[in-house]
Amino acid sequence: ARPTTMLDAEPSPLPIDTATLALVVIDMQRDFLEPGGFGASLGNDVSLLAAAVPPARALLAAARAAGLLVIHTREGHRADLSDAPTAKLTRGAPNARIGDIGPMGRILIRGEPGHDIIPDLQPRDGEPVIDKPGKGAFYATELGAVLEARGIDTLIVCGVTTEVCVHTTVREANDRGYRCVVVGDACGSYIPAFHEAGLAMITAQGGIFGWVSDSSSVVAALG
Ligand code: C5J
Repeated sequence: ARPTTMLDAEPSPLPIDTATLALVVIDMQRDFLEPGGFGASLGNDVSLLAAAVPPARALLAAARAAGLLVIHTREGHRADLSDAPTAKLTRGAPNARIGDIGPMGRILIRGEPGHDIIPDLQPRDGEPVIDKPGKGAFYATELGAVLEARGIDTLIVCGVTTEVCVHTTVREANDRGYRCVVVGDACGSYIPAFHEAGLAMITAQGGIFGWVSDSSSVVAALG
């Protein structure tokens, strides 16, 4: 048997093995965290996401030091919008739509400055970056193949937003058989009540689709 460490989590501690563990950092992009991007175009106060950055940085450092597979995701679309469903493009009444030009380039378009990951959490060479057109990181991406090739069975998940892309990804992963640990303080939402509810939904009913932990516990377990 390989050595395992116990990770403090809710609703119960769980054994982890760094060889089969990956850190997945969801959508920590300028378009969500900085003014003038997609999040702001929907009327959100993007400063609410800033608190998640230092814990996510700590997680990244610990995961890299422990030799974990580190995966980054980015939500966004092809320049011609051919991978963006009309239902997504026309939804709501934003002050700027996906593909419109904003202060960080075209909103939510791959290759534009706003689509990039924030400077504090930039991927390192060799870390897979998964570009996803949807909210979940498995839909229409190579994430499943990347995890399978490395024999990963457990995901440590952080990023934004808790109740949208983090949740959708965790639900997708859970149905594919992965154990998911959401790191609460390294996630964020424009709607704090949804952040709290999003975490509570995961641990309810004995952990119906995952576990919730915090960055200090993960760093301690990886140390
Ligand atoms: C949203 C995301 N909230 N990354 N995307 O539209 O959570």
